Amino acid sequence: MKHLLYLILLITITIFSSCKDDEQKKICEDIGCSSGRVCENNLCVCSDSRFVGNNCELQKEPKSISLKSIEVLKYPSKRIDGSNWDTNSPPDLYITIYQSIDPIWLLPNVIVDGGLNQSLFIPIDSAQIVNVEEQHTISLYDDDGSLVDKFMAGVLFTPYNDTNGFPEKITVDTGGLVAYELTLEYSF
Ligand SMILES: [Ca+2]
Repeated sequence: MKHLLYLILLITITIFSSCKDDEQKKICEDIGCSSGRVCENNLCVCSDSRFVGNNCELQKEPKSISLKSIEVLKYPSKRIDGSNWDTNSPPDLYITIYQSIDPIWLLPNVIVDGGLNQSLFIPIDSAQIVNVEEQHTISLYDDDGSLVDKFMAGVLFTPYNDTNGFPEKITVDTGGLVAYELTLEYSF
């Protein structure tokens, strides 16, 4: 009797799952998949794997974001007292990115005499941001060799926005003294 019950249960499960498979196959092949989805192995999946949800409307949070370049768009041309950063030349720029007070990336090379009349586009080899939804600060300094470097300006930014569609480039400009354009690469 016990064996008979197991047998009935097994048959029921088999019939049910086979119905489900047929139904899924029917949905994919005959009816098609809803917006943003494609039929793959008889399953409706989001055509862009970076999205999830019934209508592929939700962004999948990236595990990390790599910074591929930084371009300095503006910085304060003078110090707060009106004097030049360096006496006879533009400031020698370097950038540090902080999460809270922890530096997570430091520009390896100083841009000597980084004047605003020249391109301040900086390609980057490896700068990985892991806590993508945390607020970060990009700080700009004037390198002064053996003297204490001068802090020029900082700006806050959050690397990841879950509704903006994974832009390759973002502008970090809060209307303050300094602004950047960043090139981003998302890893999942
Ligand atoms: Ca300097």
